[in-house]
Amino acid sequence: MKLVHYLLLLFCVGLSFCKTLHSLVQEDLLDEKCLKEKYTHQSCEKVFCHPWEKCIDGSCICKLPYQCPKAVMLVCATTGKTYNNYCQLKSHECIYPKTKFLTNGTCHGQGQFDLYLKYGNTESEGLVEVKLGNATAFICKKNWTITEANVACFYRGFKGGAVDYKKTFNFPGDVDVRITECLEANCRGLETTLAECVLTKRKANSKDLAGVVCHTQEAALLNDDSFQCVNGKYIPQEKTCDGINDCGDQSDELCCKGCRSGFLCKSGVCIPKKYQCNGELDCIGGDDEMNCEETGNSEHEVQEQAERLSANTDEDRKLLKSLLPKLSCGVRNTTHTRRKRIVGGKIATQGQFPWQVAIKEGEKLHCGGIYIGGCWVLTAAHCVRKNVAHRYQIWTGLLDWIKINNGTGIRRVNRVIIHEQYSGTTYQNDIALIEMKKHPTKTTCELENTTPACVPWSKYLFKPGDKCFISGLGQNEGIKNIYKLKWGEVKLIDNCSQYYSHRFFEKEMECAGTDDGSIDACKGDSGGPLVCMDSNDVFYVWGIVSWGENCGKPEFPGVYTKVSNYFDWISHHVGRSLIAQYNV
Ligand code: 4AZ
Repeated sequence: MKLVHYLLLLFCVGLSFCKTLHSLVQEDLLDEKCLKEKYTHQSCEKVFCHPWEKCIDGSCICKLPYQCPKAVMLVCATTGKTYNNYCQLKSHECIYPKTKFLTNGTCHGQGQFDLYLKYGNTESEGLVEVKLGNATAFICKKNWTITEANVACFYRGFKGGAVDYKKTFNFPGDVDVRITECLEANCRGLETTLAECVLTKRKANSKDLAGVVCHTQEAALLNDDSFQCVNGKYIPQEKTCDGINDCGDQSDELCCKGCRSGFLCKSGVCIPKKYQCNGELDCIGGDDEMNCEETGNSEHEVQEQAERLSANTDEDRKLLKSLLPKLSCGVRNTTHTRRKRIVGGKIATQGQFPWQVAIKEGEKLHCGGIYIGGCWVLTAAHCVRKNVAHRYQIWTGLLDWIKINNGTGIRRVNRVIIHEQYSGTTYQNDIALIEMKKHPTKTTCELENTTPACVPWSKYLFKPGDKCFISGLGQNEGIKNIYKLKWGEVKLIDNCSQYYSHRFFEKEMECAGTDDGSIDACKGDSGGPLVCMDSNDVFYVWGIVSWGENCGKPEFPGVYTKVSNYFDWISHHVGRSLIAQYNV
């Protein structure tokens, strides 16, 4: 919060005329444009899917059990069926919601899990009692937060989760109960049963028990200051962007410009502070696991004194996540140090931009391209024509096209796929795929000295101001006889319509450059890469050199095809498994 706002707020305490100001400052944290997209915990442009889900067209959907890792870490479901691991059980639940986690290990007639709300005035509230095996116990108030309360309400079928977790409920006078113990619950928040949370037995009396009010249409508390969750629930404005999933569908944490508490992912998501440096990626850009000090897991060493009754499914989930197949892309292995400065960029060394390819048509070096894996090269639609595929050659590992270097590979072209909505007049959808021919003696297209760049699945991976790189064999303005692969650092530019009014299409295009315009793509660089590096030093092809007014003029930055907008189009043609990084 800006200091001036803070001071005004101090003045404002108790004064109603300041209420508007108060809510203005509050709203400042939310990104209105993003809220229109109605993102939830199922939106893989914002968050990772669970290991038992895959990301299709921006949504996490159920995987089939066989698509889970094969690891054997037996778990038992409420249906009495044993599964090889938690992922397989959860993917089953994802399709048949009646199948729920019961315990770790094989099933052997443990009895059931159930959850009741007791002594409330309605069905949707009360003390939380669970049945575990043959015993029943109440849940403790200690560490009972909205996170756990949401899980209890989901289980009872309230899709909006909980609205209150602090309300107290008393035993009716005619009920004679002596409470000596309760179960402390610790959840992550998106479990579907308290059996999936860590349950620990604690000493207690009847004042120590947790209560909950679940969300119903009638329970909806609405005032002008409320935030409407995607699931329809209303929560106080000040509970948005605090890292805590109050909505139950996470929609209060996914469109944030800052966080009241918790950690702000570059993608605009607030996550709990404790998820930072916990060894698991939570932010899609990996920024929550960056700059972490190497520490022993001191937290885990704190031995639980009390009796833990349930499995730690969160550990299982993390382990399974680490067992999912990973794509190899966007990683370069250079040891170079040479950085010769020349006008508008530096000369690249072998392996520095291993996804860069050159497209030759006849004898002419025609355009650049980006290798994305398999037999596939991404380029600009304006670079290629469909019916002359036989005339193109793809050159890989090329650093100098006058003095051809060692390690250069040449492939012929099988076919060219141009985006169906490409417009040669507006340069909208300036994107094309080139399928290379396989090496005559090989069954794959593997190319030496070539590594694919990763294809971004979300427009939130990078944002204006981020530093990225362009590379190409195109010509320098002025200096004509340079035919070497060059590169330069540029930053992503916001609000590019100010430079190209009516010609810039936000959804499909991206601008990048430097303040003085000194680094820019130019003639011959078209079709080549604009790559950005995430927190784990993985490179993504964020843009394809498309067009621009002149070269190297700060008032006219280079315009690039925004590749993240075409993830589905690309995966439709090349196959999802080639480019889908997570949860294939
Ligand atoms: C071109 O003619 C071209 N400065 C490519 C990029 C830019 C301008 C022209 C951007 O291929």
